[in-house]
Amino acid sequence: MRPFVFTLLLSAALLLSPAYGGGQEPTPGPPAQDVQRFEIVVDSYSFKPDHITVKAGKPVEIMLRSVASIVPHNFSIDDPASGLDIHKDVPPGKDVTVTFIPEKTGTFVFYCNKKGIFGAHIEKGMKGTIEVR
Ligand SMILES: [Cu+2]
Repeated sequence: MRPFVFTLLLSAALLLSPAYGGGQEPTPGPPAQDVQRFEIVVDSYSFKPDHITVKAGKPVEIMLRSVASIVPHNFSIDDPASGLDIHKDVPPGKDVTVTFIPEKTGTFVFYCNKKGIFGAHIEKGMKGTIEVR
C-alpha cells in the first residue's frame, strides 16, 4: 500500500474512533474527569491568563509553561488558612505542573516570589487571581 493511502486510512480511522469523533471525552483515568486543568504561560513578567475560576473541593491541575529565556520564575499562593500554601519554581523554558485542591471559596492571589536586581517580579506584573466558587 502506498504511504499516502495508508496515511489517509489511518486518519479516517482516528476520526471515526470514539475518542475523536464520537462526542465522548478521552478518558485517561477514572478520576480524571474531576480534575480541573489549566495552562498558564509564564513569561517575564506576566502570567497568561492571569485569572482562573475553579470549583471548590475538586483537584486543580495547572500546567505552567515558561516561555522565559533566562529568568527563573515561580508560582506561589500564600494562604495557609485556606489550605493554599503553594510555592513552585518554574525554570526558564520549562513546563511545570502544580496540583492542589481548593477547599474554601474566595478569591486568592497567585504571584511570582522571585526578586531580580531591578525589583520583585510581583511588582512588574507577575500576579493574578484564582477564584474558587
Ligand atoms: Cu518571576
